[in-house]
Amino acid sequence: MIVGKEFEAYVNEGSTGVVVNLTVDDRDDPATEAWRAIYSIINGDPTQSFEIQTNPDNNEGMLSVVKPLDCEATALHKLLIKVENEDPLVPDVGYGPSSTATVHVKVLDVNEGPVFYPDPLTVTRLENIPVGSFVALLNATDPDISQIQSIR
Ligand SMILES: [Ca+2]
Ligand SMILES: [Ca+2]
Repeated sequence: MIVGKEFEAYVNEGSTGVVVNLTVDDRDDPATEAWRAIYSIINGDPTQSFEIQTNPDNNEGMLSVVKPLDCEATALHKLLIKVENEDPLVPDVGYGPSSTATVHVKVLDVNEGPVFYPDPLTVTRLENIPVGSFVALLNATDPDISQIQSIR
């Protein structure tokens, strides 16, 4: 089992998909070979941004991002995963021993485009105004706080 095991995963902000596979290492215990691991997230995901499913081929837990993450909001997620062994041979019990693992998901910063306000900008120009006249003030907010960049 994966008692107390720690995993690390990296995911780009704004994207979804499988970020890490959790291995149940029970090869030295042949009695558990018929068991199917059941994974669940028991802590660290208040916004339900993650999902974990069992890979039926190898009993691995596939942790995936189902809601895009925002690096500027939360750069690191610490998820507590519970693993149970579903034992088909003992229907009255249903589940074998459970254990937990911690997954540290680091959200990687992606250079996002600046957000203009107001958007769209409506500019009313008078006819025949001199070249070089002040036309409009663009108010741009860059969501990337840790990157130096210019607005194109
Ligand atoms: Ca962001
Ligand atoms: Ca960013």
